[in-house]
Amino acid sequence: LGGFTWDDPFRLADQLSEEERMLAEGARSFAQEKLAPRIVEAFEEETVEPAIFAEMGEMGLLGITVPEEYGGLGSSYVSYGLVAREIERVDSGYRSMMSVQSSLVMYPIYAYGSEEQRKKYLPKLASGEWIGCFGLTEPDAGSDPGSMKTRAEKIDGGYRLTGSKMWISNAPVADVFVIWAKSDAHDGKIRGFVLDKGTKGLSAPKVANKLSLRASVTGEVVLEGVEVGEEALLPHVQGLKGPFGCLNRARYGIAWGALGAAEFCWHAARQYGLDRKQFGKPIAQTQLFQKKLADMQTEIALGLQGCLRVGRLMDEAQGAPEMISILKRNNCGKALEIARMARDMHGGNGISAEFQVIRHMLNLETVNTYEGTHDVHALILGRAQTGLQAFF
Ligand code: TGC
Ligand code: FAD
Repeated sequence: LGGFTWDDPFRLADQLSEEERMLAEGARSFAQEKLAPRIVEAFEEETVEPAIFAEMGEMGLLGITVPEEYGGLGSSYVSYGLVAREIERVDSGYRSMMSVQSSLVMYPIYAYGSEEQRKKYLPKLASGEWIGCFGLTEPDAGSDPGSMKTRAEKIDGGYRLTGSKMWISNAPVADVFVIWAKSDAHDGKIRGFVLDKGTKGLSAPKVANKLSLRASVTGEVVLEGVEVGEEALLPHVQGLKGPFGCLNRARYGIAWGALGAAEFCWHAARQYGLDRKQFGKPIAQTQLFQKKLADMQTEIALGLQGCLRVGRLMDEAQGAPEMISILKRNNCGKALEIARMARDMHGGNGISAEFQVIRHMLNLETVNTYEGTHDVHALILGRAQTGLQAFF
């Protein structure tokens, strides 16, 4: 039998290629050296630093799976997941900024866009010079995006967009808006449009008073008769499978990322238990404390193996949306439980910003909700195994 490393029980590191390991190490150094020192204050003050996009771009962390000719890294989905894990080990908000830019803005422009759109947008999004956002959710259409009200009306030479989007990550600082709307010129089917900041009628007010994901800015997107040319339409996709094609990739990254946040909480709880003495001994020397650590270790180790397996399948073009639903649902739910447990294991200190576990806990409430809630993924999986849809 071989050896056992408490913080990498199934030797995930041994299952990675040299390139993947190097990318993960680079992302970890970047996250720990550049992001970790800022996060406590950024969360407290609700400060969003657009400069972080350029810093991530410089490190090659934006559009990891997008081919190099468009400014991406041309790397694998496993690499993308490993990076998400390292960034979210610091904060889910920073991972959100990265994954929206990569999976929800660069991916659709690459996969569904014209060559002109690819050339115009992708290099600047990859470098972080431009910031992107993805508008699918509306005030009255969250879990059910098919009921969206935003409309694209055909006009001479283009389209006029009217409607509003809600809860849109990055929107108040965005230069590029990927907006999904029902198009009357395409039998009312959902189509994607790429809009530039400053277009008349387009605005993105900030959603104030968030108590979760405070280092990532969220906005509304208001479309008051925004007129765009034909070149704004993403030509190569129509229907809900357009936005869902992007969501598959983002949800997969979130499944890795949530476990990064969970690992932070687990390691912090273990260290706290070793340092903190009550009743004359370290609290880590109690059975209940050790059971909690064992539960954390088990869920994280199993979750990471699942991520790696699905990542490898995605790299072979064999991944399925339902596999991603299993991971997104399980890992976000488990990460949230782990963060809550770590908060409890820190006692009173657990509610202090300084110990950081409550920030992860608050963030993971959002992560468990966006990109398909925990229960919506259960319904996707229920449908896949019974053939019966229970959404309505
Ligand atoms: P349904 O009948 O299931 O499907 C309609 C069409 O879409 C296709 N489709 C998919 N295609 C690719 N991948 C998937 N995962 C797909 N899921 C569905 C499907 O094949 C069909 O195509 P076609 O050609 O036959 O028309 O649609 P439904 O209306 O019954 O959907 C139900 C449900 C619940 C599955 C779906 O609407 C859902 O997943 N809701 C959750 C909404 C959601 O995830 N929103 C995310 C918003 S973006 C966000 O949160 C970003 S936060 C990012 C951050 O800050 O990090
Ligand atoms: P609802 O759909 O109203 O759900 C409320 C509750 O009802 C949930 O518990 C849900 O599970 C449950 N429920 C709903 N339908 C059913 C059903 N059929 N059966 C059983 N239970 C059901 N969206 C974007 O488009 N782009 C973004 O960049 C983006 N970023 C976000 C950032 C943040 C900080 C947040 C909070 C959200 C973001 N979202 C974004 C929106 C997010 O995807 C939605 O909040 C999410 O899809 C849930 O929709 P909802 O909030 O309308 O909740």
